[in-house]
Amino acid sequence: MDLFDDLPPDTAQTPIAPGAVLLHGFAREEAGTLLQAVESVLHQAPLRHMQTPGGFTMSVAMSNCGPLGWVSDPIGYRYAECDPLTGQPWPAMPACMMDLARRAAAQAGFADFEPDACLINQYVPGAKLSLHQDKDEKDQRAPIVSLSLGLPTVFLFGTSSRKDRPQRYRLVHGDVVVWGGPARLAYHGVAALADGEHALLGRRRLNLSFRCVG
Ligand code: MD3
Ligand code: FE
Repeated sequence: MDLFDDLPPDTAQTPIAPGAVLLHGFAREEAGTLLQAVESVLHQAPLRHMQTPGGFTMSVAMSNCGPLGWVSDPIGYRYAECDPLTGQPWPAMPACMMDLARRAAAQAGFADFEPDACLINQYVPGAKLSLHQDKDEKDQRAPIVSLSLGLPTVFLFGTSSRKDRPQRYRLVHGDVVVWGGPARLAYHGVAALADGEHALLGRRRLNLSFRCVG
C-alpha cells in the first residue's frame, strides 16, 4: 500500500518566466490513456491543414475538442462552436484530458481551471509554428495548459515584443507547460520538427493546448 498514491506527482519543474512553469514528465504515466482519447476525438474531427488569412497553408495539422475550437481561414482567426469540415459541434473534451489540465493548472498555482477549448496540433518532420501571440481568448487571466506527446521539439519563448530573441526549451513526451500571468501574452513558436521515431506515436508530435475562450 502506498500512502502517497493520491498526492500530485512529484516531478521536476523548470520556471520559464513569471507565470510560466514547465512540469517535466507530468503526464508521462497517463500518456497512453490520453493518446487513446485524442485518437477518438480525431476520428470524429479529423486533423486538417488550415489556411491563414495571409493565404498560406499551415504546416501544422489541427483539430479541436470541447465547446469551442480554434479555426483559421482566409477571413481570419476565431473560435467556433462547429467544425467547418463536418458542420457538427466539436467532440466533447474527454474526461481524462480535462482532468490532466486541471491538475497541471493547480500544480502551477491556478485553482479551478475550466478550459472550454482544447486545440490539438500535429507536427510531422519539418512542420513548424511561426512566432505569434495567442490573444483571441476572452479570459486573459486564465492560463493555457499545454501537453506534449511524441517526438521532442524545440519551443521558442520570447517576450511581449516580437523583436526580442526568444529563449529555447526542449519539450519531450509527457511534458506539460502552464502559461499564465504575464507570460500569457509572450510571443512563442515551435521550431521545425526534427525527424525521429517515437515508440508510441511514430514520426510525429502532438500538442494539446487547453484554453478558456468563451
Ligand atoms: C506561451 N502551440 O497552438 S502550445 C498554439 O507546441 C501554440 O503546438 C504550441 O502555440 C505547440 O497557439 C505551443 C503552448 C502555448 C500556447 C499558448 C501560449 C504556449 C504559450 C501563450 C503564451 C505563451
Ligand atoms: Fe500559441
